[in-house]
Amino acid sequence: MKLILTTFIVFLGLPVLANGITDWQLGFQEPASGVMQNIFDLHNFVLIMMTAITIFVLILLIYVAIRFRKSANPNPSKRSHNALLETLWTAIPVLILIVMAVPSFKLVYEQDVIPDVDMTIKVIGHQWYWEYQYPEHDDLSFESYLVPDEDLKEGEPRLLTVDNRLVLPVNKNIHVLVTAGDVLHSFAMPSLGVKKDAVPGRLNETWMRIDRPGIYRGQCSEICGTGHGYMPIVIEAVSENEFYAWLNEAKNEFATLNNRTIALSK
Ligand SMILES: [Cu+2]
Repeated sequence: MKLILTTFIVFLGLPVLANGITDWQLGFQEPASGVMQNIFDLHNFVLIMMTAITIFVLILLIYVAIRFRKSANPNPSKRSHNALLETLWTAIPVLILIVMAVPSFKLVYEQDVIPDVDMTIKVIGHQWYWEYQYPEHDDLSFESYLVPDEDLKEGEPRLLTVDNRLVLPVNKNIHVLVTAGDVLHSFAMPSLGVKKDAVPGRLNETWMRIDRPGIYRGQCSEICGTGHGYMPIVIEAVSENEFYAWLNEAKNEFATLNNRTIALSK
């Protein structure tokens, strides 16, 4: 019993949550959305259950191996059935599975059903960069590329820094449309509990609600070619006012950029 308690305490103490990413990180990043918080809680719940079950089975095995070894028990019992025991070892695991399945299905539903949304963005995966569109904001659209090692500034993490971040407001239900321009990619953001395949010719959808301002980092999570590891996703979550201020700036900035590209290509 003492062993079980100690193990529980060690496991509960383990997830030292980091806001964002840290060197030698174990466990999850600190959840920044309600969905991710629920994923995190379910994970911990299942982890405790499976730890308890594993320890229980281990103790039984050790007991059986010692108590019924050949030298201590030379004439084994010929008994082969025990109705009560067999009912219990069928019924108890079923109950355990039900206890785990109920919160799990609730969570799948929460992730899958898109609530009333405040805004929509469209994410397009390309070999090997992301394109972001804001269809409700003058069709603002821009591309987001990895910043190579030699151009990184102090404190910017390697392979997880981009030139143009996906800027989004906090505390808004954001509808995310995900697709790809060439091959399969996957839009994944661990601290927001979002992962959606980007499939060419198909429009997938998901949603997120970011709880607090910050920089959140993710990566393409569907192997998509040699540049798969070089197309990170960086979300910058800001207040609503900051978001609109950024929108105004971005519209000018990317409009000039797009016009220049068009002019150059003529
Ligand atoms: Cu990709």
